Amino acid sequence: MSALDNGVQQEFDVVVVGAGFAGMYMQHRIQQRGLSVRLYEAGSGVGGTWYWNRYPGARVDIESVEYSYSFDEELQQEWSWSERYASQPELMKYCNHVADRFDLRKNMRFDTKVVSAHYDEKMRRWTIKTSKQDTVSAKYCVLATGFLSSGSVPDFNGLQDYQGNKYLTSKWPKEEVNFNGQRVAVIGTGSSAVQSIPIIAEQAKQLYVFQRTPSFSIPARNGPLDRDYEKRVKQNYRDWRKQQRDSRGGFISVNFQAMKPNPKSAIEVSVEERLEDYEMRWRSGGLCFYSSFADLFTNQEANDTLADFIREKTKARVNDPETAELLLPKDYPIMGKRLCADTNYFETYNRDNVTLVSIKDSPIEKLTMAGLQVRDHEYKVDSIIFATGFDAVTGAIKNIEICGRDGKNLQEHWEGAPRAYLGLMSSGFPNLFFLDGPCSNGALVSPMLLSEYQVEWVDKCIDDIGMAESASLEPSLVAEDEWMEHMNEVGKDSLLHLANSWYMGANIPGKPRALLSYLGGLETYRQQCQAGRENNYERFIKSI
Ligand code: NA7
Repeated sequence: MSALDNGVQQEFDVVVVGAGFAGMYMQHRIQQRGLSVRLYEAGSGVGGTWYWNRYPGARVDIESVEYSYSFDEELQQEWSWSERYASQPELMKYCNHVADRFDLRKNMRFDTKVVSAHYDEKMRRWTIKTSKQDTVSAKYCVLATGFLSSGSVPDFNGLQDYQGNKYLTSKWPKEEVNFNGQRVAVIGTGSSAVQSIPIIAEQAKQLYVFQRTPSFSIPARNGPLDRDYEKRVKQNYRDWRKQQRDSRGGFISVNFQAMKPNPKSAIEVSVEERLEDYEMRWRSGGLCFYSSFADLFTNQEANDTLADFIREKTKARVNDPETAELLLPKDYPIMGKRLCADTNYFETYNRDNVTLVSIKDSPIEKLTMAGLQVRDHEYKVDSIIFATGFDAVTGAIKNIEICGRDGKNLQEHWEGAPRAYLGLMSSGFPNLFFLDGPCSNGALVSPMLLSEYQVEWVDKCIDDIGMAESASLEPSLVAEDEWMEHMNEVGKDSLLHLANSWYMGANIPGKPRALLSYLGGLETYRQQCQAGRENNYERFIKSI
């Protein structure tokens, strides 16, 4: 039923935007409270970013036993992952299972984008309009729009001239795409490209990879999930999750020593000790280097030791020395851009049908009717795959016209850089919450644990503030200013500043360069959120 089916404007206690992991859990908590809730989702089903990113090889790069909900003991006991890192289809099965198990679909509306949200100060409610011309009103609005959900295609010259097939990894078609016998171009070498290139190379007659900046990538060492490991995890799941929440990044693998954070400095230990740590993590695979030596993120000399180690390992994976050299990242610190976890990525360049085209010094000049022009060469291709990333963290929020108190526009409030107290609420926008949003640590800790924590925080706010006509909550401008100061202070020595990554908004032309996430670690962030509402929400402007 649409909101206007009866010709009557519908009213809800809460409207949630986005049916990814965060939005689904938010809706579940609201349903449990017996409040009325409506969730809008642009896709035709649940899953959020996983719904759209169905490109070949798409899979999560965090272990699935960790990248799954922890809020319900029965759910985590009954679900069984087939691989160490779940593939996109398996993640979709899981999301659908959760939607059914907690009876979420009844309050969801698919294929519907929220286009605007305006706060009515007199009524103290949000008026929300959708792409289906529905207008609904809600006491609270929760944006669970995801930090990697607004796909980006650069404005290449001639983009419309190209007559072949175009695919965007972040909006992959539902129908199976087969590149058998085709000449294919992939633009980009970030995580999505790194995952899809080995599979596309097996199908294509010829694959050209257009690389502007090489990525650091570690073999994921994916495989069937070890059943003994699963048993051990499940025996201690509750305990283990608690340890995760109390940790810096939210990762505490029980199986892999490699996930244990190393508190030492990479340059103060002996060369032998350092190499032993790196080799152990290399053997384990995946993103465990994030928990290697403590100063890797802040000390260039320390960071260089790991970058050199990974570059040497990478060289050994590529037969042709010239190609290997082009594939080695040299211009930014390792982990300055998000690490990739791959299966046969670099080895794929050893195939006869794969050509690496470095566009570092001469960008793609234009798209032609038949392909791409770089320098004086036209690469004629049947399909172009844009693996060109996301307008990350803020993109999906900014796509909605949001006006708060006194008609204050969120885009204007965020001009220069996004501002949000605890990454959860912005001053001047009462009863509006962001999940996994800017100024929280969404991009740098386990997103599942962070969003679960944030959902519970928001749920408690809604319970505390209530549904009275007068009820409203927003952070004071002072609290927001102080949070931004704290966030910038905590992040000022980070090597993230030295890379042109989506962490810094630097991958989108014209986007202001700013650190978009809080680097304080999950345990610190949780303490800050706890403290944030102490003394009866003294850091907020509150009315009940
Ligand atoms: P990423 O990691 O942002 O990668 C995008 C890639 O596209 C990257 O290699 C970019 O090169 C490249 N790109 C972007 N614009 C251009 C232009 N104009 N010309 C050539 N190449 C371009 O996005 P992904 O989807 O791969 O991964 C995003 C996250 O998803 C990832 O971090 C994981 O968390 C999961 P650049 O580096 O900007 O030179």
